[in-house]
Amino acid sequence: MPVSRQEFEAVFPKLVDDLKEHAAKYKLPYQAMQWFDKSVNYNTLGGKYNRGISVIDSAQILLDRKLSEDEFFKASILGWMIELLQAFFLVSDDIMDSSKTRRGQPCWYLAPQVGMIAINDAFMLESGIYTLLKKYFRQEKYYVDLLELFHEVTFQTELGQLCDLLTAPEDHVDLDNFSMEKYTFIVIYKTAYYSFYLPVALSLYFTGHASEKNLKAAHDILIPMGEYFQVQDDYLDNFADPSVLGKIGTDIQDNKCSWLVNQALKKCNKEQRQVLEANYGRKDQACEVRIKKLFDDLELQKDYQQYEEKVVGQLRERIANLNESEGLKKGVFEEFLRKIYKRSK
Ligand code: GPP
Ligand code: MG
Ligand code: MG
Ligand code: MG
Repeated sequence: MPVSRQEFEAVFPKLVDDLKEHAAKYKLPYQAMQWFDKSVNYNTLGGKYNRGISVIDSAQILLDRKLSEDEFFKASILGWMIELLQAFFLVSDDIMDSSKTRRGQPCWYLAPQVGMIAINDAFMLESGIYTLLKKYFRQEKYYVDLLELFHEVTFQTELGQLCDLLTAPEDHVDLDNFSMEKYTFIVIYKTAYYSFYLPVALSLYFTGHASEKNLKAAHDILIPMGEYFQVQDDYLDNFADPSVLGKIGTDIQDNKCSWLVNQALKKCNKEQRQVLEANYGRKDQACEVRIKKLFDDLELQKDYQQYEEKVVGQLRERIANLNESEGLKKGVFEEFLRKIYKRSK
């Protein structure tokens, strides 16, 4: 049985106490402690927890049994460490993308009194990962592996974010700058590693199944799965209801090399190309409306549905062909795919 959001959430208050206890060793003043508490709760809670919960679900599948209470707690900590990494990324990403809302509330940097203190809060969310890793996993033989894994995946995500930002300059629009090759690089690095590879890799270390062969086999399924997940994110940025999605899309105004604009460039005629040239990437609501109309006219929803069926078919085939001889299980990937297939938020 997959773990519920509530079961996972119940572990979090203890971890917030651990983080505060660590800060208290340095006699952090009361006001700052209250601030840290508020930032950690505001930025880490309220999401879907797909990444965090997948560590526990995967462990259960890999061990082929229900976890003991202690195992559940330890796997949950690993899950919350990914959610802290995600919180660190999202607080930062929302500043860089000039976003307005996240998980149905104002982005942290827009919350009252916060502003650019959010940058330091993001760093502190990242530090929280290593506080918990040391407190709970220092004695494990795979401690250094986890340490290196978190550092490497963070770096990979930053590479993707750099390319995402460089292909989306604020001051000039050049549609020739976009391509599906660039797109693929951006989404694999900015999303797939930390959102898909990391949860399963952590679970493989935790359950004692992290052979080179298993890590590679997991990688080769999870990176394409993460690519599909970011195509969904780009699709939903324009086509989802913000009240369901919990965030207001920014990709058109931000001049992003998104999946939708790449599809539009493939399909458009001369006049439509001119509409794109004149309106994409402008910080102007009327321009955004014209682009949204163009995406409707080009019937990109249909292309998306076709893409989704095709890529999910390919993923299912890869999963079916997985070699389970070293203890990796098809169920790990089937469960992850089930969580995201046809998602609306
Ligand atoms: C998703 O991009 C990617 C990230 C949130 C990674 C950010 C990486 C950093 C190093 C800060 P997105 O902007 O499409 O996400 P969303 O739609 O949720 O804003
Ligand atoms: Mg963003
Ligand atoms: Mg972004
Ligand atoms: Mg997005």
